[in-house]
Amino acid sequence: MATALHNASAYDASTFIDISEKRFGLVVADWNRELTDVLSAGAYETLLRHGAKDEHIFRNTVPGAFELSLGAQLLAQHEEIDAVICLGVVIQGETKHDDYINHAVAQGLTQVGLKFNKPVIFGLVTTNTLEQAWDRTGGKHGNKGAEAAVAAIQMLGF
Ligand code: RBF
Repeated sequence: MATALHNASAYDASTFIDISEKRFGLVVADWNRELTDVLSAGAYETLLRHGAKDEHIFRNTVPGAFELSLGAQLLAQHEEIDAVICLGVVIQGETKHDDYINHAVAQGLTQVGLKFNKPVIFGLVTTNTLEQAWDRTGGKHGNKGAEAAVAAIQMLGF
């Protein structure tokens, strides 16, 4: 669904479970760091606002989006981690690198979630332009990092 048609702020936080004892892994790609820092801050702030404890959020960086899958796995394998939120920005260039990276990450994160039976959230912003990326990292289409954190909380209540 297009971001423009999705009202991400429409979630009902009253349905959220108590996450004060839940432990979250955050995996953040260093590539496009100015943007991924904003995604990370959005996710962090959302988790705290809904009751997570600062000391229960484990943030790790990986070089680029392609490494999100392994980063997720290294965190998800720990029994005490309840959910992993993966954040990155891939912007289309002149070649098809974005296609390869995006598909690899989608498949990789799916596999990790199914293997460890816990939420592994796809917070990868994939856009055609830098402007579209900013629109989704605190701009007119919200902050996809914050939305990824909401998805993690929702899945923990599943
Ligand atoms: N990583 C990102 O997170 N976002 C990008 O937009 C991105 N573009 C890349 C473009 C090219 C041509 C290459 C070779 C890598 C790119 N990467 C990007 C890095 C990639 O995710 C990974 O870190 C490296 O390929 C090392 O495995």
